[in-house]
Formats: sequence, structure tokens, C-alpha cells
Amino acid sequence: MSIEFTKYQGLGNDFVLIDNRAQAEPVLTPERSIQLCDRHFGIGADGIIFLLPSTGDTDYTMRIYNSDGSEPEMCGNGIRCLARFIADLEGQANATYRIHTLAGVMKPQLTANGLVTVDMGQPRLLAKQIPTTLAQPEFKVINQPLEVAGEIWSVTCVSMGNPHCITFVEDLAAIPLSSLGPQFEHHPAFPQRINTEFIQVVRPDYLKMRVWERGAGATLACGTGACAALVAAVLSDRAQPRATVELPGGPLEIEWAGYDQPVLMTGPAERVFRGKIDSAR
Ligand code: ZDP
Repeated sequence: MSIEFTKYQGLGNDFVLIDNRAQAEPVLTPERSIQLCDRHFGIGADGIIFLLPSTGDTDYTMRIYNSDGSEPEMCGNGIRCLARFIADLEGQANATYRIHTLAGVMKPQLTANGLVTVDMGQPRLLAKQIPTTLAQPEFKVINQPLEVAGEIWSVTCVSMGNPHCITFVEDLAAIPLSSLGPQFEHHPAFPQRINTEFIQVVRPDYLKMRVWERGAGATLACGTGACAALVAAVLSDRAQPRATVELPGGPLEIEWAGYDQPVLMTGPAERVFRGKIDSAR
């Protein structure tokens, strides 16, 4: 079967979007998604995102496969791309959508200046919600020591639906991401594996970040990761409630007014090209 796709990117975090509105299950298998994400043997992407029919009181459902075929609960840059994809399909500007994800309902809004703002819901901070064994299930993990690669790192854990481990560093450029990243990702303290963000606080309203994503490795940007990083920086008095998080692919604006408040993420999402593929190979 031939399937149409559209490629989108948000700050260089790139996704293949599939119009899956006619069916409740993704039309591609995780195995086929791995092939398509390959940058030499496929289309090339950090993940495959499916626009599915609504679930409950929402407009649509989003599901995503990482480039390794695993399925994360949420994807921040991806949901901005999904909102742009829906607007392109439906021909609407400045719309707000309610999207069902495995991490709950997310609310992306296309703004007049061409960006997308997403209400990402509240961060989850308890060890059992991450999940991590770094604290008792009902406790938070803020500035806790974690040994990785023979060094002690001070880490803060935040779930934006998907799990994140944040560590603040003096010199971001000096971090050997590709050797350290996998050791965080597969550390026994994180039973569902982990996305890892290294953050340098330039100013209380300006953070720089590099990320090693669970199931995708070093990417140019991670929306949920930028949200988790701002939450971690606010919790440890390093940042203001509203800050710019600069990723290798560009800046995101993140806002979190504190406990019981949702995290708001604003950034770009752009269509790159369209094409056709076979559902199986
Ligand atoms: O949690 C995970 O396994 C992530 N790799 C999912 C993708 C996150 C993403 N980069 C984001 O922007 O939040 C899409």
C-alpha cells in the first residue's frame, strides 16, 4: 500500500507526519518506522508521528515512534509539528487543538506570529512518576547525586509525560555527549530509560541546553526536554519562571509559574517536503 507523508521540523528536530485519521491504529509498524527514520536508507527523521482520530473529549490523538522504534508518551517539538500538520490539512490559521497523547491532553495553539504555543500540562516530579529509583516513590529528585562514567553528577528529574534527567554544568561545550548520553539513558536508576539534558545557565532568563534523547540519541532539539530543564532550573532557584532555552537547533520560550501550573512552550514548526512511501518493504 502506498502512503503519503509530510516531513516537518521544529528547530531541526525532524519528523515524518502521517495522516492516520481514517484508522485507530498506526498504519506503519515500529520496524518500518526504524527503516524510514534512517538518514541513509530511509527518509531520515528523529521519529514518525501519527495523526489519529480523537480519543474521548479531544480533537485528535497523537502517537509517535522514536527512530529506534520505541514509543514515547509525548514529544514537544513533535506536537508543534502535529498542530501545523492539522492546520495544513484543515486549512485553518490561529487554531487551538486538544490532542490526546499517552501523557494526557496537550493543547497546541497556532499563534499569529507563525509560532506554536503548547500547553504541556503540569510537570510530574515524584520519583514514581519519572520513574526513578533515586528517591523513595513519593519524593522528588532535586539536586541528587548520581554516578555516571565514574563521576558524580547532581541531577534533577522531571516528567513531562516522558522522563527527563537534568544536570547543570559550567561548560556545556566540554560535555562528551555521545559517550555520556547512553550511560545516562541506560542507567539502572531509570527503569524506563531516560532523556538527559545538560544545561548551562547563562542568565536566569537564558539557558543553553544539549540533549541525549531516549531512543533517538543526540538531537538538535527536544521540546519536552527544554520544558523539563526550565522546571528543574526554577526548582533549584537558577532561573526565572520565563526563560529562553537555546538548543543546538535554535531557541524555545518556556514558561512555568510554579506548582499546579502548566508548562507553556513556544517555538517554530515548519513543513519541509511531501512524498509517498510503501507501507511495507
Ligand atoms: O521520551 C522520548 O523517548 C523522546 N525521545 C521522545 C521525543 C521527544 C522530543 N524530542 C521532544 O521534542 O519532546 C520529540
